[in-house]
Amino acid sequence: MAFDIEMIKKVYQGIPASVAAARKELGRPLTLTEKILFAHLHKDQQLGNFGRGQSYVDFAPDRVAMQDATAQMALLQFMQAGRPRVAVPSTVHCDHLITAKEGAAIDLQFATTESKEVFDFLGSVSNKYGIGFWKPGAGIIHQVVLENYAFPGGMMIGTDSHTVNAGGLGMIAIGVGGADACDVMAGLAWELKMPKLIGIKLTGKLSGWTAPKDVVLKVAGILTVKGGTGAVVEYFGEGATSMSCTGKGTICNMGAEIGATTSTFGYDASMERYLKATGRADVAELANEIKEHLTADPEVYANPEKYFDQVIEINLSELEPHVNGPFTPDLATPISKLKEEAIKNDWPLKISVGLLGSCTNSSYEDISRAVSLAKQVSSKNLKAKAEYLINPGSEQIRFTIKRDGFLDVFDQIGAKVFTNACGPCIGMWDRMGAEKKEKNTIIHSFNRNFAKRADGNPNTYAFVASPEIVTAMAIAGDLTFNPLTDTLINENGETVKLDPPSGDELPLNGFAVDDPGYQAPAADGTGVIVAVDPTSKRLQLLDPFPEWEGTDLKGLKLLIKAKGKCTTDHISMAGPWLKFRGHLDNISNNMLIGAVNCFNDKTDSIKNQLNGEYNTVPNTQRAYKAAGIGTIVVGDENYGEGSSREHAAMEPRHLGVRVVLTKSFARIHETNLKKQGMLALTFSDKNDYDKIQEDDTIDVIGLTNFTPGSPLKLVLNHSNGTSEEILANHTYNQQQIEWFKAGAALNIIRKQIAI
Ligand code: MIC
Ligand code: SF4
Repeated sequence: MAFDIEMIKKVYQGIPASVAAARKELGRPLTLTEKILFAHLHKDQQLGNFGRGQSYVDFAPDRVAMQDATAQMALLQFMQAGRPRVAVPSTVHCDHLITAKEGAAIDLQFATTESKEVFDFLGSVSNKYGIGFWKPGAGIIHQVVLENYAFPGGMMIGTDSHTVNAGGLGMIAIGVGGADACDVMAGLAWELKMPKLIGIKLTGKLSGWTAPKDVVLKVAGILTVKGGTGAVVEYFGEGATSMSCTGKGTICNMGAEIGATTSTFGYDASMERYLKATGRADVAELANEIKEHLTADPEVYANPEKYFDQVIEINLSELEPHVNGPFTPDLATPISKLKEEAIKNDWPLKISVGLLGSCTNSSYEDISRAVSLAKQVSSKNLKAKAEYLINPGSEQIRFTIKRDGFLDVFDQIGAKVFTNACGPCIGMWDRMGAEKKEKNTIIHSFNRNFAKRADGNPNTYAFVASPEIVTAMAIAGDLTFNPLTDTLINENGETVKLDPPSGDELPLNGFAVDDPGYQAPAADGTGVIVAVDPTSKRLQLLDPFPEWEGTDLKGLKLLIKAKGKCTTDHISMAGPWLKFRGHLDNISNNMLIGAVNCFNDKTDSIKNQLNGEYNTVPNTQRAYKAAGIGTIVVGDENYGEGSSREHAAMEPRHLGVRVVLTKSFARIHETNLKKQGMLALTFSDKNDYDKIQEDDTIDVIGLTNFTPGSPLKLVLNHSNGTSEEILANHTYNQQQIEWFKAGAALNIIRKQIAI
C-alpha cells in the first residue's frame, strides 16, 4: 500500500469539482498544469483568472520533501516556527553527504561516522515533528520520492531544484528554498507567481540509441539555461505516452536546467504500470477513476498554440542522441557533430571517467540499457578504456539490479559501485589526483556540469549524456566516438561495432528490497528532545535576522561585481562545504568564492574599500560587517541559477550584505533572497551594469515608500566624487515587502505564533 493513501484519496475527491470550477472561471479547456494548480489553491485563495507571469497565487501543496543538505536549514527554521508537528506529509532523505571514494560499503560506513551528528539531528527532528526519515544509503531523494510518494495530479514542493523529477509521475513538483518548505510544513499557504505555460509536443517514437535524456538535452539546447524561467513545461503527444514513466522523470528532472518552474506529463498507461510495479496499485486505481482530470482537456493537445504561451515540437523518430557541455548543460551537440565540435574547441578527447547515476538517470530501465552495452565488452572481447562509476538511485534499485545480475556485469568491466546517493554529482567525489587540476574529460548521466562541480577541478570538462551514451563512450574512452556509426578495435585486433542498447522498462520479476532504509516518525513526538551542541562545528541554532531599520539604505559599499555565470555553486559551493550546511556562520566562509570579480577576472579576490587591499570575499565582507557597513553584490544574467540552496541567500544576509542587484535572477534564488529579508533588485536598464565601479558607495532610495510595481532609485557615488542615479526594478508584492520589513519571512510566522 502507498504511503499517505488517505491524503491522496482526499486530493482525488476534490479534483473533479475544482477542475470544473476553474474551467468555468476561465471559460475554456484547461491544460494539465492548470488543472493541478487550480485543484491546489489554498482555501483562502479566491478562484480567478490569474495573469500568467503576473499574479501571485496562494497554493496548498500536498507534501514536502527535503534532502539532508538543505533539510538542516529548513528544519532549523521549522523549529523556530513553534509548531508541534508538520501540517502535511513530509520526508527527509539522507543522500547528499556521502563521499564516493572506495565503494558503497566503506563509504557509507565512513559517512555515517563523519556526519553522525547531522544524521542524528535530522533523524530526531523528523521523529519529533512527524516526518518520514530515509536513512543514509536509502537512496537519492527524487528516486525515492518517485518510487514511494509521487502521484498523478498531486502537488508537492521540495528543498531541492530537482524535485521537479516527480513530474514524470504526473505531478506538479517544485523546487524551493527551506523557508518555503518551512511555511508549508507549518500549515501556511505557499505562494507562486502563476507560471507561463510551455507545451512540448513529442511526435514519433524513441528507438535505437536515443533515450528520454536526449529529449531534454535537445530542449536545453533550444531553450538554454534561462528559457524556462517562470514557466511550467507540459509534455504531450504520442511520443510522450510511448515513453516509460521513469524516462518522463528524467525529462522533468532536467527541466531544472532550463530554469523551468517544473515540468509534467499527463497520466497514462506507463504511469499506471510504474505505480503497480512500485507497490501502489491502490493509487493507480484511484487515478484511473478520475483519469480525464489527470491530463489536459483534449482540445488543448489538439490545438496547443491556443493554450500555451510557447509550443515546441520534437519528433522522437528523428531525434539524435546528444552530448551537452562542457561547463553548462545547455551547450547541446548531437552525437554526429561531436567529433567536429570537440576538435574545433580543443576539448580533451580522451575520456577518463564515465559516471552512471544521479537522480536524473538511475532507474531500472536506465541501468538495464547500460548493462546491455556493458555486456558487449566481454562478448565482443573489448576492454573498457575509461573508468566506470555507478551510483544507484535507491536501495530498491540496487537490490533489484544485483538480483538480476547487472552488478556482476558491471563488475566484469571493472566498474565501481558507490552508495545509493548523489556522490560525484554534488562534488562528493574523492577523485584521486583531482588536486593536480589537470585538463581532462568525463562524461556522466547527471543533469548539471558547472565548472568544478563533480571533482573540484576547474579543468575537468564534464559532459552530460544518456546512460547509454555514457556507457558506450566509457567503453571507447574517446569523445570523438560515435557509437551509431563508428567501430572499435577489440583485444584480438578485430573491428567490432556496438549493438544498440536494449533493456526492460521495469524488472520482469518485480522490484525487491530487503531493508529500504525508512524510519517512521513517533506517533507522538512531544517527548523527543532535539539536542544541538553549542560548540558544534556542523550545527548552529539560528538567531532571527534583524528587522529593517526603517530608513533608506545609504553608504553601501560595493562588495563584488560578479561577471558572467554566477550559479548557486559559485555563491555557495557544495562538495567539501556541504558539511557546514547546518552551521550558518561556518558555511558563510564560502560566500561567493566562486564568483568572478569583474574588475580583475579573478575568483575570491576583491578590493576592500576600507584599506584598498585585495582579500577573499568572505574576509572582506566580515571586515565590512565588523565596521558596521552594509554592502551590495552586483550580478549578471540569471544570477543564482542552479540549485535551491538557501545558503546562497542566508550567507550574504548573515554577513551583512543588504542588496543583490543583477541583470536577472533565477526563480528559486530570487525567492530565497526575499524570504531572508534581502533586497533582490534588477537593473531597469541592463546597460547600467557597466556603470558600477569598483570603489562605488551606493544608496538605495525609496524604501520608506517601498511599493509593488514601482522601481527604487539607486545613487552610485563614484570615488572621483561624481555620482549617477539609476533605477532598479523589483518583483516584491505587498506580502514580500512585509518580509523585507520584518527582516525575514520567518520573523512574521514567529510573531503570528507568539500571538
Ligand atoms: C544540486 O543538485 O545542486 C543540489 C545539491 O541537489 C541542490 C540542492 C543543494 O544545494 O543542496 C539543488 O539542486 O537544489
Ligand atoms: Fe543529488 Fe545530483 Fe540529483 Fe542534486 S542533481 S539531488 S546532487 S543526484
